[in-house]
Amino acid sequence: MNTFEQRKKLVEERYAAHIAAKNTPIEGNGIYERWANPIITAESVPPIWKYDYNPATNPYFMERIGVNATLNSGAIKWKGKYVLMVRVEGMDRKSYFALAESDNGVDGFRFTGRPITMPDTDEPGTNVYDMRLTLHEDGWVYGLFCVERHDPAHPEDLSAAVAACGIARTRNLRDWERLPDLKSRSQQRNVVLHPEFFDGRYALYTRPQDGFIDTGSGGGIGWALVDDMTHAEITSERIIDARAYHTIKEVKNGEGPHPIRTPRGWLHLAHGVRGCASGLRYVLYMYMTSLEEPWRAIATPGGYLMAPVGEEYVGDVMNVLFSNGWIADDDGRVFIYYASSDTRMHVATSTVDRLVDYCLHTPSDGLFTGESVKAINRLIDRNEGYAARTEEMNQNQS
Ligand code: BGC
Ligand code: BMA
Repeated sequence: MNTFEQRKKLVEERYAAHIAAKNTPIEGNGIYERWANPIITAESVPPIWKYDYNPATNPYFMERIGVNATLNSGAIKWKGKYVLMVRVEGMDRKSYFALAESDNGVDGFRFTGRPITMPDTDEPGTNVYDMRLTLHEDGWVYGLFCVERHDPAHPEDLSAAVAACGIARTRNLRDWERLPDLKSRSQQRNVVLHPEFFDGRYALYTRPQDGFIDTGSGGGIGWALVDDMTHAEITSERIIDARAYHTIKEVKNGEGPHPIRTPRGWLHLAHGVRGCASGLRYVLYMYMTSLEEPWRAIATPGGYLMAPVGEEYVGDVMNVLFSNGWIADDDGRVFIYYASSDTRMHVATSTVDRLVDYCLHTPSDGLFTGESVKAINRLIDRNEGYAARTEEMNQNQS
């Protein structure tokens, strides 16, 4: 066999083995189970997207268009499949969207078709990323994502950028109608469309920020109503989940995927960021809002739900967990899709009941170390009281 044939065989076998690998859950803290293997990596991208298959033009069967990472994916259950809108990042640092699907949500994820051709607005985006998918009650599937462009106000600074919210909609996940970018006074990243109308209007979770990186005076996750998604404009925004000093979301936070409706309230997944000597640390956390007044928080479990462990720490942007996709199945199971260190995709599973229990019964962050100790003492008091009562009962019975 010549080099071309040998290498092609090797590459295809490696790809097939990667896709066929089975995943297994790892028992954890009772709140969720992480699954052992990443579900999508750069290795999951089909060789036909990377290699020139013509021996005349590629005698060494070398990679022509490499993939750097597969990360921050939107998620939706679609025609019985678990579908992710993956942010695929090439070696040229550009990201684009591509669909990957699995029958069971935990392994066997395969990219389908080709990368998504996302129509541009009049002003092309230099980069697009982090799509949130929402099947809205108006019947469309919306994709809201970040569009990044160089900041025209600072031609001398090659890192000066502007982040805006791009909006597109589809009926089939593959063909997208691009709508005008969200109009907003501030820069916006992490904008998410709520799945239901509120007072006959569309509702957005927003994340106002002063600059491209700095949220500055942007106080946290906002709630804004807009009349028309084909000309979406934020006229007023109220902060529903604020940042605070010495918490996991001191520097910034942002809504993850759209919240899940439960009988007890809307269940939210978000990311929180703090600064430390090694840079920014991104963790995932949860909160709940009222069904009647979705801007009112009714549960704010303190601290993080998930932070990087093991290999999750390592990657392009270290110490980052980020999620913009989850799927709540009809049977109550929840698949949390998250990326680690801007490099690969993982899944953790739980149920709506367990996540609601977690939100309603985890003490809030008391904002002072003394409050943290009090919360532990209250727990021990209850446990000791329970132990004493059980012992008394046992004695009375014997
Ligand atoms: C990157 C994003 C990142 C953002 C802010 C962008 O250029 O592509 O992944 O979130 O900068 O750091
Ligand atoms: C950004 C996010 C993500 C990314 C994270 C860490 O602000 O929007 O795209 O995962 O930073 O780099």
